[in-house]
Amino acid sequence: MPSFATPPVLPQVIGFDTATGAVTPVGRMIACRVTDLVGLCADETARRYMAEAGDPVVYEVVSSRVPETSGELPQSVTTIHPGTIGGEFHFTRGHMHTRARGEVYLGLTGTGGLLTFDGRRAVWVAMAPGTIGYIPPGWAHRSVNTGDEPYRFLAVYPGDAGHDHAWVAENGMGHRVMRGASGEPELAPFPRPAAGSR
Ligand code: S6P
Ligand code: ZN
Repeated sequence: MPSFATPPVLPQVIGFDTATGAVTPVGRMIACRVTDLVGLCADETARRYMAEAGDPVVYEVVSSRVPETSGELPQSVTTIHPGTIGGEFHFTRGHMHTRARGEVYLGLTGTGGLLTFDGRRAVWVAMAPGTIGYIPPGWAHRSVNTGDEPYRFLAVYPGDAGHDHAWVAENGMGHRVMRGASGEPELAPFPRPAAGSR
């Protein structure tokens, strides 16, 4: 038998409702509002205005109860609501894994993508229902909803991956995903001048 750092969990079924994104039994639940995206948006003025005018939820994350410990493979389901902040499609804060660990995403509903950045190169991975997105070790990742309906995906990651959100706050993601004139996503280099400054 292999040795474990912590007692392993038992084999189990984890219920998933494809209509609502609910996970049963549920573990950690996170709701990220416009307020929580301070310092991360292209247009800080627009972000502040939206935070003061209702502060809507941008995305939610629900996790199973599989622990974030070495050897385990925790899962979470993220739902990014449709919308823009100052012309920038709704996105997750983004993070770098603190250890050299990859991650697998499976698109469930809606359309969006993964903005990945290794500090030099930015790569866009388009996602749709049924798409498997792979994030190699050493690539920060941010998810973006580029459609008009909720974009939902399953993430499976090593339990000892670790999540460093400060890395993205400091280094950015290389590009931003803006809504073009026709509503299509356009990748804009980062940093992008704030709206009204050009
Ligand atoms: C975890 C995985 C996702 C994100 C979630 C929210 O490794 O990549 O579950 O945590 O999409 O993103 P963020 O950047 O706010 O953690
Ligand atoms: Zn991750």
